Amino acid sequence: MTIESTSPGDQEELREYRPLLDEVQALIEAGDYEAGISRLQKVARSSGSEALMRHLIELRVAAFPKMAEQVTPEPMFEANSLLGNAAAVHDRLNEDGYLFFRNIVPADILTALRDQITQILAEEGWIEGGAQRMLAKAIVRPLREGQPRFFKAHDRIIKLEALHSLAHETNLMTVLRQALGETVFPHPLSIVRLIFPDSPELATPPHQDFPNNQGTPNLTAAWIPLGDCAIQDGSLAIMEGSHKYGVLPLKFHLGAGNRRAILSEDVLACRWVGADFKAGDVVLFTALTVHKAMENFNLERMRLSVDFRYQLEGEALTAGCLQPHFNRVSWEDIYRGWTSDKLKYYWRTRKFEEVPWDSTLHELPEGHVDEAYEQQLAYNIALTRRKQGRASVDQS
Ligand SMILES: O=C(O)CCC(=O)C(=O)O
Ligand SMILES: [Fe+2]
Repeated sequence: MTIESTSPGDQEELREYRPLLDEVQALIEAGDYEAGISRLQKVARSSGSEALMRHLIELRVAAFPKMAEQVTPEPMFEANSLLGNAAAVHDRLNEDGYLFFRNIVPADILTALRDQITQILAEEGWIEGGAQRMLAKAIVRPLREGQPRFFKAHDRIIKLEALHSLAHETNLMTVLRQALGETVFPHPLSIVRLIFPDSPELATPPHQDFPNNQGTPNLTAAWIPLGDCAIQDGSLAIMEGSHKYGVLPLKFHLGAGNRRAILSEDVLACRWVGADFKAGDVVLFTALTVHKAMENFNLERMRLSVDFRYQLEGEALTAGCLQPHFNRVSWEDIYRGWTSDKLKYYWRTRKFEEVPWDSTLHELPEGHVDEAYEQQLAYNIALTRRKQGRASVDQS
């Protein structure tokens, strides 16, 4: 992004900001896009200059793919050989902050859940129906958590018995007992991720789960894709050992949860690890472990996955972890169509300490509304250009 590449009117207006723009350009050329954006943003927001604001948005559009390329995960350690030795499993989780296992959940269970979810998504007009339905090929512009059309499908999916019962699957529970201990149980807050293709800007950013869930810092998540999910399809990546550096501050991001962690020098020194997941593979990680979704560069298929959180009896949790995700549908409504009573309100027989939610851990810094507005604008421009670019290639 140079001044010369902008319109003649903007060039005139930008001339007085030349020293600033040169400084920003130098940061970008050194690979520090975040610093460049943050330097330009301070002046753009306070100056009231339209040309400077347009320049900032263009910089964000250009910087995003460059920033995304910066994470190339190294292979996750496959911990299957440790199974059967609970101390070794537990120690490895404590050491690395994650555990990756191949082939834990039976494929037919995942296929059955994927079948039910894609049925709903096809009925709601999100994906192609018919013979290709299980591929989850998106046919609408990406929908995001919070939008009415998103909730229309999600409110149906959250009722699925197969979604909630997957958290209790026998093989998965065997692994979790070894990783955490005999009294381990899942929170009923079962989460399904409906991630659109062609929107790397919306990929879940680096974050820790602790500010969302709170309660015990030993809380451990299981992330499970509903089918094969290669790194290119937006699988989960982990910063190995990043759980050792405490709770990190937050800033706004467009991806799931709308928050990303600001990574300290210690955390930045950790390696990103990832894997091409096969159906049945599971990754566990602690509430302080920094993790992110890789960008879904697949141009057609949605990435469908679930994540559940587990803790030992006697440890602390917050009330939100006992509610359905987004808390829009009551347990009573969720349970209405279920075939079995066994898992209904199962946590009521478990022992735990309920502790208050600390909203300060979840707050966004000042300026987050501007940040949200700018990211949204840049994302819409980037997506529209990608689509137009492909449409003109298709026509030529
Ligand atoms: O699947 C995603 O995009 C996010 C997953 C995540 O952050 C989690 O499981 O805690
Ligand atoms: Fe997370």
